[in-house]
Amino acid sequence: MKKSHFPEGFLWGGATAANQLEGAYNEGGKGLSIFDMVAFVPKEERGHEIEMDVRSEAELEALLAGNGSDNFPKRRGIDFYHRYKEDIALFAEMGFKTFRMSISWPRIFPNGDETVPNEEGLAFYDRVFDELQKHGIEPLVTLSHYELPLHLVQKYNGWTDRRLVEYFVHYAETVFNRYKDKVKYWLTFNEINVSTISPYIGSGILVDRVENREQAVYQALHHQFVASARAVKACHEIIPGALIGCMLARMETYAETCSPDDVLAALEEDQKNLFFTDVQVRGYYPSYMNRYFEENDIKIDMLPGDEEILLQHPVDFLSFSYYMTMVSSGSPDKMKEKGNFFSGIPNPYLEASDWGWQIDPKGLRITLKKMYDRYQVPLFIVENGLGAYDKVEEDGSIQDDYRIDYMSAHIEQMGEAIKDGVEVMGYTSWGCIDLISAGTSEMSKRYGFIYVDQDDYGNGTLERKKKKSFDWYKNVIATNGAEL
Ligand code: BGP
Repeated sequence: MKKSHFPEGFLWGGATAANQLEGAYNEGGKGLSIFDMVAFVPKEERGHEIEMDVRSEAELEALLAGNGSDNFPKRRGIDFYHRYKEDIALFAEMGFKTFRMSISWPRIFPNGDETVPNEEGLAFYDRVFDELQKHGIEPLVTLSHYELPLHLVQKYNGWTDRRLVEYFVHYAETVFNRYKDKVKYWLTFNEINVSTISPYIGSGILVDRVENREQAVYQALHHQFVASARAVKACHEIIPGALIGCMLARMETYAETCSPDDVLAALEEDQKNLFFTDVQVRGYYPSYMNRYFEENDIKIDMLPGDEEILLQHPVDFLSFSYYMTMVSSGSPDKMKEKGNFFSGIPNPYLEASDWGWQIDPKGLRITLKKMYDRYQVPLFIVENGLGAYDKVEEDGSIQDDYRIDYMSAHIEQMGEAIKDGVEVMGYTSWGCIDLISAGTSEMSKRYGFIYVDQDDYGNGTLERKKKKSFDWYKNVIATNGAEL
């Protein structure tokens, strides 16, 4: 066998989120979450790639009244709520060392602002953690993965209201206390930077209720930063030895040319992305962002003590999702082009997935090296993978060689960064079992090693089938990344 250059104890595994996986949206005392309100829109009718925002009060009221679509795929997920034992057994068969999942906040506090938790919700995650423990799989748990209780949007307009800090900290302390003997690895907010693109999903904001969108988003984010630092503090106090990280949708930005204008534009675009980790890892607002706030009339309301709490409780590690890179230009007109994903210029050197996400394994290596240089804390790739249409052949097999190619190229580049001394704790591929897409609510955008028989409208047996990539990943884990 080839020698592995991945560290001993490297946390190989897969990643999921409650809202895209569990289903059972109104069982076990669970309250509604923001993602339960996102209806399915077929591709032909979609205005743009991301269809996950609810923007106005009127839109939300209509959805609650049941007007419009009755197809809410995230409400059914893939029924993990009832099938978790079967699914975890399959993860164990692949040799997972870790399983990334989230706790659905409204399963524990249906409205989000109660003091007494919902015991049925707590008991469900006890069963899941016990099942993982039985198979020797470490849970990696996200506290908030687009699952804000809907009531907190209706009553408080989400994170724009400072009171959410206390509700979140109470929720975090409740789960830390309950699961302190079962969970060692935690994450605060999934892709905390998503708020600037999607204020509803990232921060629970209905934009028609605020005067200035940008002001509201950055104020909400400040509350999230404080809540996150308080959660770090609570985690360390309640669970000695536990590690807690932040989570960023990492999008490395390249300059279109070597013109200094393009290089500067790319650097500044990248800073907008790294701002979030600057605050959570370094513990203070970077000066380039303070300048941006000043020049754009954005005023962050801070309470005495906020800056101290940020500084005193930075995260233990930095985790991120990695799907693509971006290209920036110094010319504002060029930046209006519809490029990769939602903005920027398409990169002529890269191919794209069926959803237009440009595939860039070397970008992962670049970003790992750059972030490690910047922060010098352990990194964890908690999402990476290829969303694709899979075909079940007549003999029942699923030949997803494209997924194997994608992942082996990314893992190889991660290995190169590790050889350079970058500290990487682990790799959990996104959607290790097919689940509902966050951005489009499609079931047909599949990422898994395990196929789930269900279509975009909820038809199907929900039967689980191993794809070709299942055995491939099993061998990657067995050889600790030596064989890709
Ligand atoms: C990230 C989210 C995940 C996930 C993934 C893939 O942004 O954290 O929840 O879904 O992207 O995105 P999509 O499902 O839109 O393909």
